[in-house]
Amino acid sequence: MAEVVKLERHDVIATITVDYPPVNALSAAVRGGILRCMNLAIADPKVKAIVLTCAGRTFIAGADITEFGKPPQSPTWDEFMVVIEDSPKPVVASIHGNALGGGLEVALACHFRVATELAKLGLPEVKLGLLPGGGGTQRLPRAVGSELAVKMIVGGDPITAREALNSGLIAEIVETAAAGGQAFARKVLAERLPIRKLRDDDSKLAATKADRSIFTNAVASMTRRARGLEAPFAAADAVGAAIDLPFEEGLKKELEGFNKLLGSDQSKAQRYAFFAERAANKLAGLPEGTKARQIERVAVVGAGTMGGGIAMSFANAGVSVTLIESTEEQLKRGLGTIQRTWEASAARGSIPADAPAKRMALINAVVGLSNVKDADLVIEAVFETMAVKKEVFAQLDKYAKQGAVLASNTSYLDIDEIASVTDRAQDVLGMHFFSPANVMKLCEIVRGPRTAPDALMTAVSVARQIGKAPVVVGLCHGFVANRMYDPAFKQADKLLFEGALPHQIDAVLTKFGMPMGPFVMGDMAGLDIGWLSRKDRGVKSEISDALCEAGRFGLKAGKGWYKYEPGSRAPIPDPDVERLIDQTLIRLGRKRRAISDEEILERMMYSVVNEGAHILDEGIAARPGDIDVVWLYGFGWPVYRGGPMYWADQVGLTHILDRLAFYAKQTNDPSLEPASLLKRLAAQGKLFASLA
Ligand code: 3H9
Repeated sequence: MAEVVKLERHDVIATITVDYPPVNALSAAVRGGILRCMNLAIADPKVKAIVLTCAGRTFIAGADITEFGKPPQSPTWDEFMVVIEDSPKPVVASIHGNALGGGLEVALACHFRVATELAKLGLPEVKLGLLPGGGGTQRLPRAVGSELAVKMIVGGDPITAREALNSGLIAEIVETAAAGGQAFARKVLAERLPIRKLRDDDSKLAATKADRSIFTNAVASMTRRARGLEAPFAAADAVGAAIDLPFEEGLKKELEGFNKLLGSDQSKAQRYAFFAERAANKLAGLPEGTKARQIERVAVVGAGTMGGGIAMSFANAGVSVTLIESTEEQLKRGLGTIQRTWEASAARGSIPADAPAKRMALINAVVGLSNVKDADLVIEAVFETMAVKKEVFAQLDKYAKQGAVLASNTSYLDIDEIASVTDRAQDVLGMHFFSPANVMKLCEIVRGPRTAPDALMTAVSVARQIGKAPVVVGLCHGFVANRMYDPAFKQADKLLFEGALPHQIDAVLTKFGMPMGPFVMGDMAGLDIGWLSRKDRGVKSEISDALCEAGRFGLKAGKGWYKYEPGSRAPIPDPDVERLIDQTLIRLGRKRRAISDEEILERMMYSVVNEGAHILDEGIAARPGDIDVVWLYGFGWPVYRGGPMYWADQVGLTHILDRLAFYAKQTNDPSLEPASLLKRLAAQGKLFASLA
């Protein structure tokens, strides 16, 4: 096996370079290699200072997650960290790319840190349901103080090299990692800078020791959105130990917390989700050698809510985009919305104050479809009817250059029928973004029967480039996301007719961990559109219809399934709605029955799983993990439950099968009949995971 860590000496400076692609994860081999090189450098009398750096695209991006759950291999983290920190010769970590998790922890054991301008430094373990287990919760607060440490450890987001410099986490910004690190090491020697061991230096904790509210306030603010998650709270406790206990005792507390989380169901689910997201980027069954097309220019057609949000996603990622509308007025309206959205984010402090202007400058807004002529990728986001889509694609076929990928943002329509109006069906596919497109990470890449493999790969690669989570899906009504949500909505509606109340159903889903239930969601979207469309189609949904006839159109009307105080978005259960439901059911001759929370959860979520099984069986999704990614990023499925297919495996497929069969009979609802894949897997004692 090639050496993953090498040691070089240039006069008095020894450089240890980790070379373990793709991300220099701290596997046992890397730990062993660093330890060996450290010992050699310490023993070499010619060496006066040591630089630890990495080859390839990044510094160490963390512990090797694939080793978790397996028997521990030597050297242990302790052995190896101690050798670095106790080195009698100064050790400089020189960082480029990402120093994450165990990577930053190693850097914290070094005596000095420098980083390149674009480097990111962070302890993202909570995102894997863990806490930093390599001393990060004890050394980071000693490096930057408790407030920023809580922000980084409990929140899990990395900071930039500039922020790291301002907070004292790094000593300098350097141009290139290896040379910059070596130059800094020479400076340490020339200026005789004292070796700084963070474990022995409590100076940055003095303020918090005097006033613990600095810590508790930071924890309160960072855990506000951590509903249902275990790791952020355990991570906060570990940082608390850094303030309250001597270093060695704090370290013990940290390790206890880390080991507890490592074995937890939540962390297992979160680690599963991490790999599922990455697996979804890998397209199975494409001809060998398929390469993504070169994309330099992107155009978005339509500056409405979706088109504007998609254009913002490109600009957010620093990619310029042409935004096309059919009239000046629509363009102006669309641009106004975009600008206001960014300004509101800047006012909240979630983006820098100069970001709105910089990002607006990346949007080239024009009128007329002929402006697609230079684009390598065109994303259409116009009104969702087949006729309008076909009209636009016929025009795109006329104006777009040969080889351009033509994507539709349709959420339901047949992409192949849309392609049929062009002479280049091989270039046509779906890129289905979720609303608000500038925020939501999911992008369903819809493959038509004639879509070329390289066009597909291009869409996946572009989506990744702008920070989305792309998932390739096959062609069917509603693709994966909307097709799967539909049965849950239908069960919610049926449950109303049987006696459940909107706030009871919503509460069951939020308790499960979903961001909101279907009725709050309906109020936010507005109930009148569905009502008008039902009227057009001559379809009835008596309870929703009665609600709209009473002028209860949702949040915008101040009342819908809930009531709202003026200016507030907080839903309040309304006795009037219960009365209205009662009256409607009496009118229909139906009796209300008491419905348990368990029945609500099972009927809604097991029908989601059941539809997922149909989707897998039909080959609409390639892997159960792809479906899980759709739910994690399209609907905010709680990450600590992995995704519906992963969750189903944990609950047990036989149990789900039995319950579905029971409810199908009890409620006389054929849509609850178990899918044949579910039956097959349960009969064989297998899991969805066996299909991955
Ligand atoms: C930790 O450190 C615990 C410690 O506190 C102490 C314990 C005692 N391990 O994301 P990409 C693979 S917990 C193993 O597509 P990018 C990934 O699966 C860890 N493998 O690239 C993929 O494989 P493949 C804390 C890893 O450029 C490939 O690398 N650290 C690891 O878009 C490329 O990944 C983190 O949580 C890993 N740690 O993004 C950081 N990381 O090609 C996790 C990646 O076979 N990593 N892989 O699909 C990331 O956030 C991103 O990968 C990173 C690069 C930003 C680094």
